[in-house]
Amino acid sequence: MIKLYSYFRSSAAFRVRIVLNLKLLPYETVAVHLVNQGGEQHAPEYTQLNPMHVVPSLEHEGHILLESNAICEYLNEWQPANPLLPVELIERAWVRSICQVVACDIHPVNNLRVLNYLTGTLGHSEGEKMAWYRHWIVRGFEALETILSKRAAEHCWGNTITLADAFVSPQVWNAHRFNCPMENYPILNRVYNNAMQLPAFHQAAPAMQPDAE
Ligand SMILES: N[C@@H](CCC(=O)N[C@@H](CS)C(=O)NCC(=O)O)C(=O)O
Repeated sequence: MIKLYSYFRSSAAFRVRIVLNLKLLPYETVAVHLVNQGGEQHAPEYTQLNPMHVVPSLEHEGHILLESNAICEYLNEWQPANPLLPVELIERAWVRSICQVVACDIHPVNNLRVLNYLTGTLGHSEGEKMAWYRHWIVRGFEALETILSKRAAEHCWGNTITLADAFVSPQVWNAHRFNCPMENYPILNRVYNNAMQLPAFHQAAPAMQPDAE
């Protein structure tokens, strides 16, 4: 049985949940609460598994895998049916570039620990924290909108679901959660709405998780 260490609101875990669902892989959720008791991601029993103090972590056949990008690629290669990357090399690189814009450029600057550092150690207000959050969403989403315009149709890559949708959708979900204005991103809105109608995405959403509050 696959075990996913997850938190319902984590967009990085949300990516992996989507891929597990798309691959029809049953898994057990191990809830790691990122807020209660100072954050269970910092508990020694968890940091032994994930020294980065973050979710997701995936346990499979006695191995612990870290990093949502690596985990999603692993699942895609391990279960090659319903491939989530295009066959052509150049197209594969394009899909991966979308994943990396989300995972390497947009998400890290707005992570929980970064926001907590702003309001805690650096003493910024909630308003300043939100200004920071929205600033980086605008910068990232403007870029994504332009990049997606080269290939997107119903989904990020034409009419086929790929890893790009598994990365973009949780980030858009997060932007909604933080009330970021979305009217300037018609392509992002379209691919998000289309993806979230699919059971694999819908079932992976925060509200559907066993640890949802
Ligand atoms: N690069 C990591 C990022 C994981 C990550 O930052 N997860 C967040 C939740 S979305 C987390 O656990 N944050 C805990 C914290 O900031 O204390 C991945 O893609 O797996």
